Amino acid sequence: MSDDPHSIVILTGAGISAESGIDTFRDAGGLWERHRVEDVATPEGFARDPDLVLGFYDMRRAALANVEPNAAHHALGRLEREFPGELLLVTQNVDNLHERGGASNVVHMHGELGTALCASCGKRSTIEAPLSDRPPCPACEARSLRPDVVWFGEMPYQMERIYEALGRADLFVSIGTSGAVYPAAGFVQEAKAAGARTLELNLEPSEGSHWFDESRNGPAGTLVPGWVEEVLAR
Ligand code: BJW
Repeated sequence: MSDDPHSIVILTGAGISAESGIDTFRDAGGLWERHRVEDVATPEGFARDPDLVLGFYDMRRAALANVEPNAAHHALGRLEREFPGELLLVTQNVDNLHERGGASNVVHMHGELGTALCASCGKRSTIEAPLSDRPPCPACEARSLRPDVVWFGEMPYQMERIYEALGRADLFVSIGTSGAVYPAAGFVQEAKAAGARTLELNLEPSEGSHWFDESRNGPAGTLVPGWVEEVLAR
């Protein structure tokens, strides 16, 4: 691995939260086996059947109350506190387990379960009641709140900041993601082109495994604390 990284970008996906009991999307038994992606994760699906989509996200938000961050989230929280260089933690996850595991500076490129986006005024707000109950927007009072998540065909958040960090990184680490969804799946190539070493920590080789300089396979709850120890011991 990179001898002495100064600037690290970490990308996480659903696999990092799997050991906390949150379903992934594409694994056997994952969310996309039980819900049609076109129905619940596209703007067109939301326009067709808003109740179905609001209910899907209300259910996932409620489930967050019953799970805890695992050893991988805690290890990344520790890395953020103790790594002396530059670190950007980017997650595709809409859960809040990185923050609950001690990380305070997390880019949620696919949004967050805990916030709503008002389709009328564009303001974001903390969700206080199930969105299926159609609560009013705290800013404009319109009953047009939608989940603040990025669906297929929509632009992920903070892309400029992410690409800038990838361009400066000397180490890129991808954790628990299938590499099936762009633009996140292309970050490894972006980082490589900028000269970074690339490491994958995933249960099994992902779709983009061949892009990585090194791939370690196993559960994130074991692999991530081990890797963080290595980085902090340098
Ligand atoms: C473990 C583990 C353990 C399990 N330990 N590991 C054709 C070609 C290229 C691109 C496109 C194309 N056609 C359309 C596109 C674009 C499209 C896209 O990528 N489609 C693909 C299907 C091909 N992308 C978009 O539309 C995006 N927007 C966009 O591109 O805008 C234009 C743009 C242009 C230029 C620059 C920038 C932008 C938007 C994508 C939005 C994705 N939204 C979702 C839903 C969000 C809200 C929600 O959570 O409901 O995001 S879909 C879903 O997939 C969710 C996830 O964040 C995302 C990625 O999933 P993830 O995290 O990788 O989970 P899994 O389940 O796939 O994988 C889990 C992995 O963990 C597995 O590998 C397991 O092995 C592993 N694992 N247990 C370690 N214990």
